[in-house]
Amino acid sequence: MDRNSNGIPDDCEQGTFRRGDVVVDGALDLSDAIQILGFLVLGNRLEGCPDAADADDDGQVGITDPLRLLRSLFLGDGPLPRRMPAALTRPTITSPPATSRAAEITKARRRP
Ligand SMILES: [Ca+2]
Ligand SMILES: [Ca+2]
Ligand SMILES: [Ca+2]
Repeated sequence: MDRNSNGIPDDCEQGTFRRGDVVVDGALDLSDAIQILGFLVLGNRLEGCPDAADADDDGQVGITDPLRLLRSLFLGDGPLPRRMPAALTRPTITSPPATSRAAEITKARRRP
């Protein structure tokens, strides 16, 4: 669901995003790994926050993600990467695109 229509699922908004917590229940557990496996193996939809399924933060959801999550949960493999996905940290659409800003700077430099 995207109530504020910003293109980011509300379960993925900054402040609520937690890597690996695909079910978005505030905890990392087996249900999250099962949800990711259901997506990969059975083609189920990723409910909640699909970006959170990228447990190893390599930019895509693959078989390494549920394994990374399970290793973190049961084999003491350390916490999942904390960095926010790029889609969640991009500037709002009210700021000008970088290309137009660069064009303005180039134009300003050409002036005598
Ligand atoms: Ca939203
Ligand atoms: Ca969870
Ligand atoms: Ca991944």
